[in-house]
Amino acid sequence: METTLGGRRFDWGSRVYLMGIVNVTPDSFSGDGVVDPGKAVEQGLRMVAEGADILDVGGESTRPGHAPVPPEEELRRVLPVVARLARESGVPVSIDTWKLEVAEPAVASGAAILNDVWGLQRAPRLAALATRAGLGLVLMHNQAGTEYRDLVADVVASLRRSLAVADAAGVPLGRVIVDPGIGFGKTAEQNLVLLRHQEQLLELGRPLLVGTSRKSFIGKLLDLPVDDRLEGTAATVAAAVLRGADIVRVHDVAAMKRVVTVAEALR
Ligand code: HH2
Repeated sequence: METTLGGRRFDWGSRVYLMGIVNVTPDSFSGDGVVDPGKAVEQGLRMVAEGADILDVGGESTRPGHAPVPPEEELRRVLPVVARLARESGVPVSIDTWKLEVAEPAVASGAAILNDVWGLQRAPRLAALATRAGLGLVLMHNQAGTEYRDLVADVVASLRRSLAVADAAGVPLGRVIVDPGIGFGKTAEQNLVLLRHQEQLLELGRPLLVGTSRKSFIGKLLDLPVDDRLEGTAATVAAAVLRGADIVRVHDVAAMKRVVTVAEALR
């Protein structure tokens, strides 16, 4: 199974790819957000030098209780960063937004992948944009609240609905990536259960992205703040790789590239 995204070939199954997180926000939970576009670009370019295969640019923190950002402000933050990284980084840039009014200009500025943390369930029209512009599309599971009948089955079913929306809008499924949405509409324990049963998501037949980097379930296990979760993140990344992840979304690219390389050799 292979896909070309933003001019780069991804040969799924041949190796695990790293998505580097570039937050252009003052309030990202991970504490690494920057508002200066020059600094954000620098951070992205460094991540590519360290082994990132995709750069994920976001202008709105999605952490619980975050301050909502109007689309104009989100655009003001992300557009210059997307434009420069698309030109200079040599890897595809993804735009982390679920808003069409942010995604459209970001794509015009060079983003090649839409990373939708609502899996087309808030803004289904993102699918038409993906079709029209020949984009990659990340469909993440998300929901309000943490009620499930059967956690893993419900997440798989919801992702199936997201895939159906993409398919109906003409997005070639070869360009679609699925993601369980670790930390979104899930308790700490639910995140762990989902990661333990990650293989069940492979049933969807799509490449799998897993984003655990520095998240609060790790902090809870270790009783450590967000800037002290490197080893905890490494454990989750190794487990995700061994259980079949195709892409890991991380802040600490240099360290996680090493973790991925060793974990890959073990699978
Ligand atoms: N997690 C966050 C944001 N976007 N996208 C995908 N596809 N998967 C994820 O797990 C995911 C995501 C986390 O939230 P945020 O508050 O933006 O923090 P950060 O970007 O520092 O991870």
